[in-house]
Amino acid sequence: MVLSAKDKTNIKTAWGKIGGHAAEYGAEALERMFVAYPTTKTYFPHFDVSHGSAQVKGHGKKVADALTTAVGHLDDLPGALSALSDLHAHKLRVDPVNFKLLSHCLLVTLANHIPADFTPAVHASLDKFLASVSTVLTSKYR
Ligand code: HNI
Repeated sequence: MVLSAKDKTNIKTAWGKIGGHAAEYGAEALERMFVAYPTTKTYFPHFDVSHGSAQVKGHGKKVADALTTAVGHLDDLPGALSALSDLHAHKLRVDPVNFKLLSHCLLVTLANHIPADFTPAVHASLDKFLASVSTVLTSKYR
């Protein structure tokens, strides 16, 4: 998956529109994932996944911060996400299909909050971005 120069601009611009809401949107995406795809909850048996849960809010911030880091390193996602890649592959062992589910929920969340900016072209670029991040986070599974 190669991000074009236009993709990179679209991704940075769209992420910029989120402003101070990144943690909140991360939590919303997680809640959508848990509700729409209940099997994803099996990875979080130690979490309270109910609406408004402090754990989901806290985890939403972690995921959003990681994505902010990724947006800042679009030319070196493997380097920027190396530690997270080790964690997901060696310790968490999340089945890669789940990354498509979370990515979808992130897109739905963004479409909901920044509708004017969520053009088809921006949608496509964000989809490529999330697929690239997911590829990195699932690249060390052996
Ligand atoms: Ni993920 C922990 C980022 C996809 C299950 N995950 C993290 C952390 C970050 C993170 C950041 C915290 C690391 C730390 O504490 O050092 N995860 C991301 C990103 C994506 C992603 C950016 C994809 C865009 N993770 C997924 C998916 C699942 C998942 C798809 C499973 C459905 N992640 C976890 C679990 C943890 C986790 C489980 C540990 C949570 C905890 O606190 O116990």
